[in-house]
This record gives sequence, C-alpha cells and structure tokens, in this order.
Amino acid sequence: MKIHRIDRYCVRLPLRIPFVTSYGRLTEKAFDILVVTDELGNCGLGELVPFEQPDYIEETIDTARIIIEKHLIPLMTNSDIQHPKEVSTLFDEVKGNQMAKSSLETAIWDLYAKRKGKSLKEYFYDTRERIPVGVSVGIQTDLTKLTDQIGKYVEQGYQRVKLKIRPGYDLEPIEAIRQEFPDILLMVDANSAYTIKDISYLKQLDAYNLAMIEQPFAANDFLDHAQLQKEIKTDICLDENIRTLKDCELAFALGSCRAINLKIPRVGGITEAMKIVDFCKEKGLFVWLGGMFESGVGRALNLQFASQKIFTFPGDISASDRYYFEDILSEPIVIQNGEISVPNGQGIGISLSKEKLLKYGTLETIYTK
Ligand code: OSB
Ligand code: MG
Repeated sequence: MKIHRIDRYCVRLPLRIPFVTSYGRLTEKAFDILVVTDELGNCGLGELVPFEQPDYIEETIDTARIIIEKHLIPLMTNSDIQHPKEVSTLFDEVKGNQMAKSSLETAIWDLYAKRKGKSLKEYFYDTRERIPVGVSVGIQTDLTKLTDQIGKYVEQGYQRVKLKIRPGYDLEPIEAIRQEFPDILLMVDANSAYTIKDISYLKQLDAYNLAMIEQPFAANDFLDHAQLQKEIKTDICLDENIRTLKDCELAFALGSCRAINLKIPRVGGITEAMKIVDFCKEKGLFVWLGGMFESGVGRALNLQFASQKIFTFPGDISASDRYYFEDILSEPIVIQNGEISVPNGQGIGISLSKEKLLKYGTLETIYTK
C-alpha cells in the first residue's frame, strides 16, 4: 500500500471528574488522532496516547510527536508496506518510544483492514461480539464520595473495579469499599508508589480478596516484584514494566507477577501485543487489557483486540461517558449490562465526528507524498 498523506488532529478533552493517581492529577486529556490516507483514499486511524508529563512512563505527547515526524514517518513512507506486521520490524531501528510507534502501527492495521473490507477483529483468534468491562477509579480521599461513585459504576453494570492506591491511601479506602461491596471484583493499582521496604505492610492486602495488585514497585523493577510475589498470596500484575515480549519473558522467568495488564500503545502496537498474548497463552500467564484514557479511536481499537476470548477478565475499557462529556466519534461507545459491543464497521469500526474534533482540537497535515 502507498501512503499519500498523514493528517493529525491535536485534541484536548476535559475529564468529567479529575483523575488522581499516585503520581498526579489529571483534569484534561491531550491526545492526537492520526489519519493515514492511502493511494485509494482509504483512511487508517491511530491514537497517540502518552500524557503531557513523563510521570506514568518516559514518553510524553511532545517527545512522541518528534519521534513520529522525524523518525517513524520517514521509515514508513520510504518502504512499500504489504502487511501491517511489517511496520513493527521497520520501526525496530528506533529504540523504545512504543506509544509513538503504536499510533502509526495501529493506523496501518486499521487502513489494511479497511482496504480488505474487513473488521479488525477478523485478524484475531477466537473472538466474540460483546466484551465484559471494568472501571478504573482515581484517588478520592473523601471515602463517602468514593463509595458513592463506585456505587454508580456498579449500577451502570461495570463488572470490576480498580482502585488507585498510594502510601497513606490504601487499607482504609479498600476497607470502606469492602464494607459496602463485599463481593465485587476488586483490584488495586499503585502506579509504582511503594518500595521493597513496604513488603510486610503490603501483605495486609491479602485480607481483602483482591483480584490482583497492579504495579506496586518501580517501572523498571523485576526483582523486588518477584520477592513480593513470593511472600504475598494475592496475584501481582505488571503494567509499567511491560513494554515488549522480552519484558514478559523476564517477568515470567523471575516470577515477578502472575498477571499482565496489556496495553497496545505501551507495547508499540498490535503486532507486539499479539506476540504477548501468544506467550501468555503458552505459559498460562494471566493477561487482560488495560487502557490509557483513550478517546473513541483508541477505545474502539481496544474493543477489537479485547474481542479475543482469552480476555475473560473485565478490562479497563469503559464507555465514552465514563471519562468524557463528549467523545470525538459520530456515535459514542456505550455500556449495556456490563458489556460493550465491538464496533462492527470496517477496520476499528467507528467514524470520527469532524465537528467534535475541531471543537476540541486543531487539524494539520504532517506528511504529503
Ligand atoms: O495505570 O493503568 C494505569 C490510565 C492512564 C495511565 C495509566 C493507567 C490508567 C488507568 C485507567 O488506570 C485506564 C483507563 O480506564 O483507560
Ligand atoms: Mg496501571
């Protein structure tokens, strides 16, 4: 396929409620939508998801834009791509920068599926039409407000709650949630806020029937996580650590975790994500699909990928209105009975609302042939 043009919408969507994690407070999500146009006029869509601050991982939206324009687009447009699986190999000479890579790689998958007149999920194994979904809940120090908020999500049908924790905000909110919702599928995510010194403290989390504890320690630590997993009964899940299949192999070999939060952008796109799914299947490592506050484009991609039946655990894939007043799609993504339907158009299956994109963002052309 020939790439004739790449356009970029730079968008900022205000969040309905500020989202607080162990590393900061987010009131608005900035993201780019890349539109890759081929010689026939088909358009592939990709979302660029990194934050503005390098606090979750190193990449930021600014660094990713430079990598895309200066390094990735030239690699992609100087070669004749026959299949989207070639893109990650083409990008190999650029180290790291997975989210930048993913924005283009996933756009090429979308474009390829559209050229073939297929839905993206047709390229995955053993899929279904409706996906069980969960919700990620930010730090809310007023525990009455916290349980009220969770009550609303439970009413809307969300099948799993992930609570963000940090030192000083852990046992108490978990206790409050368990008092009100003794049976919900509950997990916690520390976004690297603890250290090995906290192991004996963290062992108290075993008392709350948590599905898993996500990323208690640093993003580049495998050894301390392995030590904790040895001493604690609850499954440890790695998020920030997992950028490549190699990271999964290392985590598995060392026993650093029993579960992986797989995010397509954090591993550089669909091709690497598929390899990780295969590895997890082979080794019996539990894998589920995470999120990055995506707008409708990234959300639709996540739904296509999560259509694979291996994703039994409700992912961080909520409806458009969980985070945003308005999405940038012509039709928002909605939850029904705790599930979201996989969009069934060609490619990722959705269409953009140009009106909403321009209400919240700007449009520029970043490549022409
Ligand atoms: O740690 O999983 C995380 C969002 C952005 C960055 C990191 C994380 C998250 C979430 C929310 O927890 C996931 C979502 O609902 O999109
Ligand atoms: Mg996480």
